[in-house]
Amino acid sequence: MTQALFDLGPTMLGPGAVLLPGFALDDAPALLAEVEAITAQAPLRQMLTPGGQTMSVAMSNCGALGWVSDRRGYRYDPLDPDSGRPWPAMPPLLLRLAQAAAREAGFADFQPDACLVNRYRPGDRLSLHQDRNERDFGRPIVSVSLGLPAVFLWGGLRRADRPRRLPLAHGDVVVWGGPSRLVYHGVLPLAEGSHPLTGAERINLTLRRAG
Ligand code: MD3
Ligand code: FE
Repeated sequence: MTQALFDLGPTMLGPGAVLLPGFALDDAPALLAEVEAITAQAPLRQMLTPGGQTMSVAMSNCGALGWVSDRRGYRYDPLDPDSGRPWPAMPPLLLRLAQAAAREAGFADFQPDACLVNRYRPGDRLSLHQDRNERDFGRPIVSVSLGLPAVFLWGGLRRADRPRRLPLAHGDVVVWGGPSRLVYHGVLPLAEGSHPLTGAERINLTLRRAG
């Protein structure tokens, strides 16, 4: 099943949005080992929204900048607010993978400085939002899905636009650029399950040029 999807190769989802099924499959065990090392230094934590709600998804970061949320708002910060230390460095393997994926999608010189690590457990969800904290929306976002599958919601440029549902499986990579960069998107509550490499978890890595 997964192999059949992989055989499809790059799939255009929309303007500037390219799905690369299974692009990270071979690197997945090494990527998950890197996530272990990152979260040993900068533990996963459930951040507070500016409105004071605890997010269900647990997050950490690697790279020069990390995405953080608290009562003061959303922003990128060079320091982990929980420790006061810089975020762990971006693993070279992750950087190379993201650059290769961006190149496949037509973005030749992607230089990410931030990688958000999202951990989902069954029931965890991400409500519909836009990613607007980065300096330049002309640059793409590369996302890597690992572990349990999820249903990604992919809407339009207005919150009210009815989202499409896109299943994302272990090893899938998506490049979001061009006109798709500012679409509303989210993730449905994660279904129960077990994956050989992650158990009852989904890990999503999003790489961005934030600064
Ligand atoms: C489309 N993460 O971290 S990845 C996020 O699965 C986020 O954890 C989701 O949305 C996750 O902000 C979705 C796919 C994704 C990421 C960023 C996008 C799709 C996007 C930005 C613009 C458009
Ligand atoms: Fe997002």
